[in-house]
Amino acid sequence: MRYLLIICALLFTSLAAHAHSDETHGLSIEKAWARKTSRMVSAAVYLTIKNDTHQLEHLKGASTDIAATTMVHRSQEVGGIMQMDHVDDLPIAPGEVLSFEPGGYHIMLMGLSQPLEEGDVFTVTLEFEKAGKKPVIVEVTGLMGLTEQGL
Ligand SMILES: [Cu+2]
Repeated sequence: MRYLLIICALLFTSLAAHAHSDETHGLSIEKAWARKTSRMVSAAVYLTIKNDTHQLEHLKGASTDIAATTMVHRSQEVGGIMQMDHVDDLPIAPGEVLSFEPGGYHIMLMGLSQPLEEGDVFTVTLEFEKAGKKPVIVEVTGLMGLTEQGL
């Protein structure tokens, strides 16, 4: 299996070199959403990243115009207490589908410039090591969120 991956990586590299193909090919971001906020404080963005390339990718950070600070966070329970850690380098393996969901990975927006209202859309730009900057449209849902609606 490891041997196969190495061959794939070599093949992809040589194809990219010959065709000058777009390095963002095969990396997609879907189902980006955030819950509406009742006050102007902070919000969490959830989404799904699919790495359909043959290369290991890394999410290095995120930014948006509507918040003072934007970070990739991971929620986890440590000793019965939920805590959030800043993740400054998140590897995404070739073929991996990585879901950011409540209770796990999220894009944390701190210092919102305005409350998020249901039905609003805004842009968050994800920064990847290989694919570079990828803007994503985020949809603001009700308090139930997108996951619970089964969408
Ligand atoms: Cu957070």
